[in-house]
Amino acid sequence: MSNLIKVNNDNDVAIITIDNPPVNALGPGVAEGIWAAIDEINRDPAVKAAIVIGAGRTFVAGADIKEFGKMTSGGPRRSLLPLLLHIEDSAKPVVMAIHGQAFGGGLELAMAGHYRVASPAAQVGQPEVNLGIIPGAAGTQRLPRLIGVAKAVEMCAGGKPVSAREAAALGLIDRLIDGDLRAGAVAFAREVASKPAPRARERTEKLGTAAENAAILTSARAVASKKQRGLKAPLAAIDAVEAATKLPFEEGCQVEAKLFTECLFSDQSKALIHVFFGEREVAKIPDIPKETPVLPVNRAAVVGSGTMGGGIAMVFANAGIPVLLKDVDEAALDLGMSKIRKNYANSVQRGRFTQTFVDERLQLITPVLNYNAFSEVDMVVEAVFEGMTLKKTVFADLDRACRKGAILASNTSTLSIDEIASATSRPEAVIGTHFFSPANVMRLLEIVRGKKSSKEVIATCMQLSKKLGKIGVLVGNCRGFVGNRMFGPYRREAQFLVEEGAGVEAVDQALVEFGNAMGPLATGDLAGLDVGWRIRKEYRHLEKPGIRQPFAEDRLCEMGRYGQKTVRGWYCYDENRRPSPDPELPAMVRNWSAEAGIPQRKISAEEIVDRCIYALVNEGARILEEGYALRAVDIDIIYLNGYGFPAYRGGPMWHADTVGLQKVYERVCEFHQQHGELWAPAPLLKRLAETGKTFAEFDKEQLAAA
Ligand code: T1G
Repeated sequence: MSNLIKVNNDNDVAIITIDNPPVNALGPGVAEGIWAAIDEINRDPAVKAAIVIGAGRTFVAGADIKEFGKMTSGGPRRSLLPLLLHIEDSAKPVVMAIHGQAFGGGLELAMAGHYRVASPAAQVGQPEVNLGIIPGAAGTQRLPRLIGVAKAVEMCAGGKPVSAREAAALGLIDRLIDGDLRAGAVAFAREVASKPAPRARERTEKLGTAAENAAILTSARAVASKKQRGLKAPLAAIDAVEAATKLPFEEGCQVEAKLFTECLFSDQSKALIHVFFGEREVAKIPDIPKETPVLPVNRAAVVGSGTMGGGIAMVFANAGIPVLLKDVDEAALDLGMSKIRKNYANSVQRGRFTQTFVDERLQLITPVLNYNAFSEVDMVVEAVFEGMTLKKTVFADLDRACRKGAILASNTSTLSIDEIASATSRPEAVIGTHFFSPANVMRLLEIVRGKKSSKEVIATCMQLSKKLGKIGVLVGNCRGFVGNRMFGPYRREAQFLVEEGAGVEAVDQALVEFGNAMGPLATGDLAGLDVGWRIRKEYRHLEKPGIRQPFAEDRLCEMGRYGQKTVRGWYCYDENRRPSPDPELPAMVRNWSAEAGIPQRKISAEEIVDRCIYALVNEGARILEEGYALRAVDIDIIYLNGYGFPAYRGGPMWHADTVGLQKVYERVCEFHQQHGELWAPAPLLKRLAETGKTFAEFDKEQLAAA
């Protein structure tokens, strides 16, 4: 028997323990071990029933995702189906004892058991669609038989887990066990030992009628097409559950297996699996070992109660960390606090938080007008207006007010962390924590490493980001860091395309159809066109002479058109901030382009996408070779969680790999020919394209060299 599976008896009940850390994934040796264990308990006359339980922090988090890459590159296809039938056909009842998570293959394993018991804090789910696949071990066939079609479709197509309590209410869990799960499961197994062992695959009473299911499936498809726009797997999952309502179990499993394989070999799934491991990889910093000591962050403070400051204060409060919120006067503070209350009220209205939760959180936010209490905090995030002079003044104040060892962080989105740190006597304690608007919603946190930021401060912020419900990505201190530095060329090309004759709607529509949550021009209107305009004006002196600069957005700002906040920008906005095309704009742009001597022409959606996306990739390649991003995957995770890039494309760098760097490089060279210096190919892109390599391989080489 593989050493991943242990069997020992508690008198007449056998305990089969799965022990494959860290999450008991059903990797090589696990299925074989369980199979042998089932045979062993059925051979043992002393055994009347068995339980299956997971060692460590969870039951089973699913199939081993690491194995998928082998399957899609010619390796053997491993199926769990035979094992699950073997368990279900066991002569002695098998009780599945769930704690932590029973996800994907883990829930499918549990449903092959005759009974399921769980700790109340456990979760069960079929999250496969988040990996661009569908359940592949009869989950789409057994789940509707156990809980009905509607909920099964929701769980398989939506991918969201349900709590053990809800699962018990649905009839998926037979008993919730407080306290010692193992003992409770053994007692339960003893109770059912003499009863017939129910098999989920034989159940049909919850499969509903054709008419009922038709309505359920139609609405599920509508929801999936809207909420998971562009993703293929949710629709495939619905097709598989539909098969369960129409076909016998075995045939339904064949339909599921076919759909599963199609999804597994798709680019979308490869991209989403890249994202799954990428979100975990970005937490690993090569020169900061796991055991680097982290500093306590039990009390925080935020300077500036504007939109960003208020959102950041909510982030700390939502994580249960008391936070001071400072501003210069009562009026500013009252405005800041009223925005926070309004945001929380919206969250209650949308059912995201309960009123009790919100009341407790508001208790944790203390508005202040001075630095008196700052000596007690462990970390400060400065979120004042984006000007170097003001930020340096604030950091000099913090240097005086905060205790030794406190972390001094800036939420700057473009300014140099090293220069800000130079205003203090403790640059090792200074770091950038660049939140994205709205800070209490967006998952991304760019953590900006200054020349002197200490390893403890970096390790602390990386770990804290998880506690704050964020994905922390460490980046270097260059202008605009990683996200905004790449966003510049992306939005530059969007403006150039409008100036050359592409309509505003056409540019945005092309990128939305590519999968972006929002087009580049509408995004500008949302963030406020004046933000970029002020920064461009501050850096005008750095612009290279003779290099084309976009002018359309500056012209809009000169007219006071900053976007949503001024009702007009690239679009016109109604009182609910719904956009509509501005009939006057095309003529205005034509005039501006004529003045600038820029001819207008028809531009395809393909050119629009290539120029915007490859501008991202080319700048990303520069950032990588300059070392301001640790890995290409870090750039991908930044763009998925901060800029609405479609996850099913894996991020800009992974997307380029999928297209093929040779093809991307050739296209960039074309644009270099047509549009000059701004499109000079990044040396790394050139090198990888010419050597037939990918950014993913570049990451591996970097890791091996570290
Ligand atoms: N396979 C391989 N490795 C896995 C894994 C899995 N299923 N789940 C987690 N890991 C690794 C992860 O990479 C990390 O590694 C470590 O475990 C800790 O994870 C047949 C086909 C369970 C909620 O989609 O959602 O079953 O970085 O940091 O925050 O139909 O992991 O330390 O080297 O995430 O406590 C379906 C995926 C698979 C669940 C725990 N299952 N996992 O979260 O820890 S497809 C899933 C999770 C399938 C069947 C189909 C989470 C978690 P490292 P972690 P965590």
